[in-house]
Amino acid sequence: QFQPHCDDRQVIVHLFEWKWTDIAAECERYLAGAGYCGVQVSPPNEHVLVTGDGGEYPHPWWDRYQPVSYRLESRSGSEDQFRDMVARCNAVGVRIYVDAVLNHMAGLGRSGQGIAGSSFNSDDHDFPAVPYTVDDFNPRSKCPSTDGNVNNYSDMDNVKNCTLVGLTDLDQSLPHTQERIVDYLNRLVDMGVSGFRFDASKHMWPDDLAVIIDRLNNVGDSKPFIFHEVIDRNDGAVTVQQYYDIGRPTEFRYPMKIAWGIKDFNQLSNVVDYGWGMAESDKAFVFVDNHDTQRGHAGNADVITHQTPKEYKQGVAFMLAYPYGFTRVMSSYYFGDDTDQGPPHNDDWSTADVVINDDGSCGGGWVCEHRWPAISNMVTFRNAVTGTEMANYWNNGQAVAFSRDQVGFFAMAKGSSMHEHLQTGLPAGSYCNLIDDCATTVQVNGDGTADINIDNDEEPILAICVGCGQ
Ligand code: LM2
Ligand code: CA
Repeated sequence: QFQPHCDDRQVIVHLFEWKWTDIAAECERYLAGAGYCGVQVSPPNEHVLVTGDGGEYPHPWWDRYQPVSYRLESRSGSEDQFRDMVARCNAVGVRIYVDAVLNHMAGLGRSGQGIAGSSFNSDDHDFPAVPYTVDDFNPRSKCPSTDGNVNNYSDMDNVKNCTLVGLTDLDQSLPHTQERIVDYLNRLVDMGVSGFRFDASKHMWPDDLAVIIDRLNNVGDSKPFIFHEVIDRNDGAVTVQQYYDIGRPTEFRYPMKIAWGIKDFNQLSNVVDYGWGMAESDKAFVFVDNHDTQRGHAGNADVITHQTPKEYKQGVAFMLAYPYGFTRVMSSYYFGDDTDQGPPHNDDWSTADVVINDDGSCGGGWVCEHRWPAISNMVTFRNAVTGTEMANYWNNGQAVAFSRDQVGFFAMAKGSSMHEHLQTGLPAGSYCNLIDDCATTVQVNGDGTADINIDNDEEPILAICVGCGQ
């Protein structure tokens, strides 16, 4: 559960709501060459279809977080398309990590048919296509909250045994429930999936998850990679440390601190604060934003997103340069004022194709942050400096710089320019800046020092490394 199975590459991309056919193509035409380790894909199993008849937003993205069955048919495509994607991505060395929604099934009050046609009735706790019956769910007696919903984060039983925003809450301690979950996940592993994001792990007991993970088939000679959605902002009974034995917990304080640091560079000197309970580097799973935080669906948090491109590039570049955690890059679609809005779609609400423009950027409503040069070139940097320590850290509040042993050097200005004579830690020679595709170069002297010059309004970032880009 700790090994990503991608030959030591260091960065995953979340292709949020992409179709399987588009992901397969993206593995082949782009991700493999750019050095990405793998893709987090949206939940592949059957989900509800919120049509909007009940006054809700039609076909919201969060349909995908209300499972109806473990049949592999979803807004992203069919089982055949899923299998084809996994095979084609694996063939070029890019791994697939599935977003596994295991805490719950569909929300109370919902019934009818899922996207694959399976019938269900949430109020009866009946999901015959799995099958789950009322016996697979947490009984009301195990939930201490008065209305049955999760509403007291200082009470572990409340967080884990009650319904999260009214979603029917599975009991993962029961053998039959475990059996269904293990069967679903092992089917995916046997198709070539390399790991999982466990959705809402905060709302499940780590001991139950340990039993499930223990029964998963190996990928190669170890368990699938597992990262756990645990939102810990020092605000309740659940902490990231409670998940250390069963995978990597997400570290939600890091994106907050990166956002603060990009606003005020002085704060970049304190992005990792163990005194604040943050996860150890070899345990933390980190990111600058995710599909929830970028639209205000994970509590109030300071966050930077693609909507402010300069700051976002700075934040992601810093994360990819800095030696902390295992990193994920977000890849989004544009959305308007309504935070429920689903992905770009055709007239029949099927998801629209991702459009690739001649210059390598995306169109058709897709943002493709993972293709922005300032971000993708930092993937090259992070892979190159794997296993090195940070040294020569320098920060004057207007610019920041540091080296990674004798392998890499990173610098970034707050405004648009920086002119400093700094120790790079690198062997003497001429290096080209990965960020501007080698338009500027740096001459490192025999003593490791160099004149660091940045003049760039939109991307005031410099990254050089031994053997990178010539
Ligand atoms: C997660 N991580 O732990 C996901 O990252 C997050 O996106 C999920 O919430 C959440 N856990 C449950 O899987 C999203 C979304 C919610 C949405 C749920 C279920 O943020 O707004 O809730 O998915 O689709 C929706 C409605 C809500 C309603 C609920 C149940 O927004 O008003 O509650 O469905 O019908 C009555
Ligand atoms: Ca639960």
